This record gives sequence, C-alpha cells and structure tokens, in this order.
Amino acid sequence: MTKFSAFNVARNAFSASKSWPKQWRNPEPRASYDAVIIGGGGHGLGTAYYLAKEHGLTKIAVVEKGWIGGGNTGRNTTIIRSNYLYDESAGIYEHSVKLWEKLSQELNYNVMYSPRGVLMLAHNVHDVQSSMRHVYADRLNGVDNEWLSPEECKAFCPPLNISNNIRYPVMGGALQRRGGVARHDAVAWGYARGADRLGVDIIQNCEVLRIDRDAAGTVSGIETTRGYIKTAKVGVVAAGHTSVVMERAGLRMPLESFPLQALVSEPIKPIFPCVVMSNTVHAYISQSDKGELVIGAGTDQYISYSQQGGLHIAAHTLEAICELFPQFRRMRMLRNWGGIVDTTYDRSPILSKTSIPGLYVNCGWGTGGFKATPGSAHVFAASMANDEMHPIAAPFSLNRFQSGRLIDEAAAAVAH
Ligand code: FAD
Ligand code: PYC
Repeated sequence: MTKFSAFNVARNAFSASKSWPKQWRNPEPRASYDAVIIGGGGHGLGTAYYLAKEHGLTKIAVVEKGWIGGGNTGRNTTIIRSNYLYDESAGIYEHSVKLWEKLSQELNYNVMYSPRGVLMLAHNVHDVQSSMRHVYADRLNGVDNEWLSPEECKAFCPPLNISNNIRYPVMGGALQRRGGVARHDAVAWGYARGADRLGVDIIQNCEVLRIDRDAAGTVSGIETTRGYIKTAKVGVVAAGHTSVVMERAGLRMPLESFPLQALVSEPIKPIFPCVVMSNTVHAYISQSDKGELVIGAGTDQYISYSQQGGLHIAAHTLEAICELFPQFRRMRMLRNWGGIVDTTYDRSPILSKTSIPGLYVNCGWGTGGFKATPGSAHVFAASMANDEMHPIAAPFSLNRFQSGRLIDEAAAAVAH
C-alpha cells in the first residue's frame, strides 16, 4: 500500500468515527437495497431504469451527491452521433442512437431528440484522410456517414464560410444525417420519472463517502452523508469524479479529470439547421429550440476539478466560430460553464466489473458520453444484473489496460 492510499484509509476511518453526526456513525443501516447506483446523471438513472424494467430488480436506489442531472448530463452540448472508427465503438454508440430514436416513446417523456445531422469538418489533408477512413469504416459497420465537398457542406449548412482565405479553410466534411441533439436535462428527468414509477428510490443531496466489503471481500454497503446503506451490488456512475469514488472502495482508476466548457449565445430566430463540429479548430455549434447558439469548446490542458475552465480556451473557440461563421461576430454570449470529464488513455469508456465482487464501474466517457446515455445504461444494467459484461460492453472492460487491447478513438473524441 502506498503512503498516499494509507493516508486515505486513515482519513476515511477518521470520518467514519468522528466527524459525522452521532446517529450516522457506522453500520447501523438506514436502508437495504438489492442494488445501489452511485451518481444521478443520465447514465446512472438510466441504469436504474433498465435494472428495474428489464431485469426485475425491485429494490434499487440511486444515490446522488447533488441534484439529478446537475453533473455533466446537464452541462453538455448534447451532440448525438455514432460515427466512430472502431467496431467496438460503433457497437455501443450505434446501439445508443437506435435507443435515442425511440426514447421519448419509451419513457413517455419528450427528450426532444432531433436528428438534424452532424457535420464534422476537415481542414487539412490529414483531416480529409481521417474523415474518409471514418466514413468507410462506419459504412462497413452499418452506420450512416457520407463525405461532402465544401460546396455540399455549404448547401447543408448555409451559414458556413467556405472561402479559401481563412486560416483553416474547409476542405470538406463527413456528415452523419442521423446524428443530432436532444434536451439534456430531459434525459435525466425522463429516466428518473420512469425509474421512480418502477419503484426505484432516488436519494439526492447524499454523497457516498465509503464503499465497504465483507469478510469475503464482496461489496457489503456504502457509507453516505445521510447514513449507512446495505447492499451487495454497487454501480459507480460518477463521471468526472469516478477516481474519487473508486478510491473510497480502495481502487485506483486509469483516469484523468479535465474541465470542458460550453457557452450559449443570446437567443435568435432559427438560423442554424444542423450540428457542425471541427476537431481541428476546436469548435462545435448547433442552435437550441430556444434559439440560443450552443457552442462547445475544448478541454483544458491540465487536470482539474474546477467546473470553470480557462478563459483562453473559450476565447479560442469563439475566434474559430467567428471565422467559420462570420455572421455571428456580433452575437453576445449569455452564459459560459464547465463540467468535469474523466478520460482514459485510449479515449474510450470503461464499463467493467472490478476486482471487488459486486462492484461495477461505468466511466471514462470523457467529452463524449451524452450520446451514449441510453446505450450505456442499457448494457450496464444487463451487466450488473447478470454479473457478466454484456457483449456490447465487454470490450470496454478494465482489463484492456493490462492486455493492451486498447480502443484508440482519439480522433473521434473532442479537443484532445
Ligand atoms: P453525470 O451527469 O456527471 O452524473 C454523475 C453524477 O455523479 C453527478 O451528478 C455527480 O454529482 C454524482 N457523484 C459524483 N460523486 C458522487 C458521490 N461521491 N456520491 C454520490 N454522487 C456522486 N457528450 C456528448 O456525447 N456530446 C456532447 O456534445 C457533449 N458535450 C459536452 C460538453 C461539456 C461542456 C461537457 C462538460 C461534457 C460534454 N459531453 C458531451 C460529455 C457528457 O456530458 C458526459 O459524458 C455525460 O453526460 C456523462 O453522464 P453521466 O451520467 O455519466 O455523468
Ligand atoms: O462527442 O460529439 C461529441 C462532443 C461534441 C462536443 C463535446 N463532445
């Protein structure tokens, strides 16, 4: 055991014995559940929903340290697409897009899924080659993706500047017509309502402080700021803070956490018909149904848990947006915020069992997990219920960091 983790064990022991109110001190359970999900974002709430709906678990709790949907689920730019390079990624993201297509009906809740097309721009020869490779790989996997010339890009997105005189001229783009956007917080609320109706308890303002094991080493319960909960199955779905939560079970994760920012403009009449992304200039833009331009920036270069991000990152993104869409130069920005994303070395997620029986983890979605919400929740619930990773989830297990069988999706991620 390193000094660092010894310190943490000592710190947890201290908080268990001294700093909490007397009535919460140690394992006199306030409740007992068949399964507990840590994290009330879209992935966690969706997991609880599918556990109850498709796997017949009746006593499930979602424990959320803040309010549901207050993490990255409510902070992202809502881009949905499945145009990734590798077969494993096509498997999970396409599974998700298919669920998005019917999610409002499934939940009887309007998640405002709008498949208006995602256009990913190419600005140099490398971009063109990489985009073409994605187009061909996607088609082999049954995922729609097509190459557009600069003129075809302009026809699809009229505000786009395709002049040759800009710093990064548009050399074409890969278009996934089934890609689009949805309303982020509606996804959390829709899954929450669906789960609640199936009897799931959603416990907000409740932070998980420790994950306990019994003498056999199996998960036995969690200590929270609102008391002790007994359970033999825990799913950690705490994007951005996964390392912190897993450390409370004594496990280290191959993750780093970074701020990622977004901005919205003042609302204007409908002007922007699709989603445009540029990895090279680090800018992403769409228009919400309220009329705001929704703009995504890049990640900070340094790890941090600050939900802000460097101003220079946002400034760089706005420069790029103004160059690609000069008519937006005079727009005013209304709000700017950040979220914390946790990222793996191969830029692919982790859906996995762990070395602790009964403990499962779903994380590492980095800048791109909103689109994965239904698919990830669906296969993670099956994996937890059967204690065996669902075939779509299996390639994303933790053991890939030992075997070296990485899924290197860097080019499909954002601003790495
Ligand atoms: P979250 O919604 O963050 O939920 C995790 C929850 O865990 C949080 O509510 C948190 O409070 C809770 N938690 C943490 N620690 C504890 C604890 N100890 N006890 C109890 N609860 C705890 N993805 C896309 O696909 N498309 C995009 O366009 C896109 N844009 C993005 C733009 C920004 C600015 C950001 C920040 C992210 C973006 N993403 C995007 C990524 C996407 O938002 C995330 O991958 C996804 O929302 C993760 O969902 P989640 O449910 O796993 O996490
Ligand atoms: O994964 O498509 C994406 C994305 C866009 C902006 C942030 N993430």
